[in-house]
Amino acid sequence: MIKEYDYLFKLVIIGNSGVGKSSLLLRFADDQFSESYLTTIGVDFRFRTLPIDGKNVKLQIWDTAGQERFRTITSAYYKGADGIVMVYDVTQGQSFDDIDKFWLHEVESYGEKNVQLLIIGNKNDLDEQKQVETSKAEEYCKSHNMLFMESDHVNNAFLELSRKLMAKKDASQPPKSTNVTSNASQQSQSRGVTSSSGSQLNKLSANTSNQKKQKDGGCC
Ligand SMILES: Nc1nc2c(ncn2[C@@H]2O[C@H](COP(=O)(O)OP(=O)(O)O)[C@@H](O)[C@H]2O)c(=O)[nH]1
Ligand SMILES: [Mg+2]
Repeated sequence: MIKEYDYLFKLVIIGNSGVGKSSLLLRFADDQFSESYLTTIGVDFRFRTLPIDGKNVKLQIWDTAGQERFRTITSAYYKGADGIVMVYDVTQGQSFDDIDKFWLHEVESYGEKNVQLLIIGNKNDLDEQKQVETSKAEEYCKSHNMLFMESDHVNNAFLELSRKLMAKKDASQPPKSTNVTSNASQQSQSRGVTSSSGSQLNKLSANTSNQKKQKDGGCC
């Protein structure tokens, strides 16, 4: 059997409209998505496989089709996510403030227990217009047990996040040496992660229960 990946993680990207979430994903991901399917349910997802410590880590990264503009992202979007990437624009202080005022509450309401959080400060190339100081964001993330990176280190950000998720996965369920691919796909299905055909997306989008869940804050 061809060993495609050792770990599969679902990540979702959230943050204010216009902060550059879709651009960031486009820059980072490996491949194209199936347009017709995704526009139907309002989710774009892309993949990136990273070799980490001799293992292949496949990231399935979900992006909205603009629902954040109206703050109408459903709980189904967050379901089964191993990690949540919150993006702000370093030139828009409001987009950083809204992480605390709005997005974190969304995560607390809909995110899985134990979900790992990463904050990315995007548009870091616009140095002269910078409104959110790196040290301020760093301090905030540290006090909330979140990973933090600015967008000029986006690969590192996803690498760090992946390492955290690998460690959590190993701690909860040590990987077996045989039949790794089917193992990973079974695990992903039990968490509600889609296969590349997206066969579970409809199930997820149908699930809009707003059950409050207690998040334990992830870890840093
Ligand atoms: N200067 C700069 N502009 C960016 C960057 N990322 C995105 N943008 C611009 O920001 C705007 C919004 O980007 P988009 O990806 O649609 O944001 P979204 O609404 O969060 O998905 C677009 O005009 C992008 O070209 C970046 O890293 N630097
Ligand atoms: Mg977008």
